[in-house]
Amino acid sequence: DDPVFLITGASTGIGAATARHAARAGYRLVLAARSADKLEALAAELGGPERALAVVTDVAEWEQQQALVAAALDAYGRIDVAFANAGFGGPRGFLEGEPDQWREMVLTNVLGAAYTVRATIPALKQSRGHLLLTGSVAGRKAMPGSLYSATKWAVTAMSEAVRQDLNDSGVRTTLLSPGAVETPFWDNGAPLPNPLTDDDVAEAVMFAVTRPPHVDVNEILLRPTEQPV
Ligand code: NJP
Repeated sequence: DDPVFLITGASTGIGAATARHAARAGYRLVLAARSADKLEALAAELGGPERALAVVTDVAEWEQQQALVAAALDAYGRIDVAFANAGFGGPRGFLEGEPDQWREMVLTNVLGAAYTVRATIPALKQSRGHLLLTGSVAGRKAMPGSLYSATKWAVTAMSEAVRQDLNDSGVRTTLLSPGAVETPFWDNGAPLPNPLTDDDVAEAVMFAVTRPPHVDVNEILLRPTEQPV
């Protein structure tokens, strides 16, 4: 049985690019996001139900994350890699945007990632698998961006907390901390000149998951060369 790679935020950007790279590396895919049409198109592109399963999921809902993992195990019987990647940014100052959007951001970026961790850990322990979380350079340095930077600091802390929890279980943990990446994330703003591509980030993910079992790549921080902070 080929190994199984579960990705949240798989409908576009970093998640979709990682799905394509993982499929080429021989993984079966479990794709989660809210956009059914995009997920189903990607699942079909990656080989249909034998190779890729689309599971419409709002990561902010615990029951939906439990259902996602149940669907993955039902279809493929195992999870070898779980990538908690779903997230979004927002207006770039504390006096911009609406506090309601902050609520959605915390629910998605922080609680959504925590739910993915919690839901997938039992299966990852069984497979001695690999957990990855998408943080940000903004989760390493405080940056303008309303509450976004704070949500990513939370993901940074979560990844190390989980790493210590899983230390004796054989599960590896990687925090991916990208700088500016050209994806739909920037629909309401402009990335820097010469940003990273989603393929650049997907290649970093695949580097981490293809190390030998005794090598645990705990963090990858990658910026576009010209990113100042
Ligand atoms: O952006 P985008 P990225 N439940 O918008 C999904 C971080 N990051 O690939 O639900 C489930 O293409 C959404 O799907 P949908 C960033 O914070 C980025 O750049 O269908 N899924 C889509 O698949 C994020 O954590 C940059 O709308 C939900 C995906 O999330 C990660 O990279 C820099 C959801 C977002 O894909 C991927 O973002 C950086 C929900 N409630 C960190 N809400 C950058 N691009 O520059 C959203 O440091 N999604």
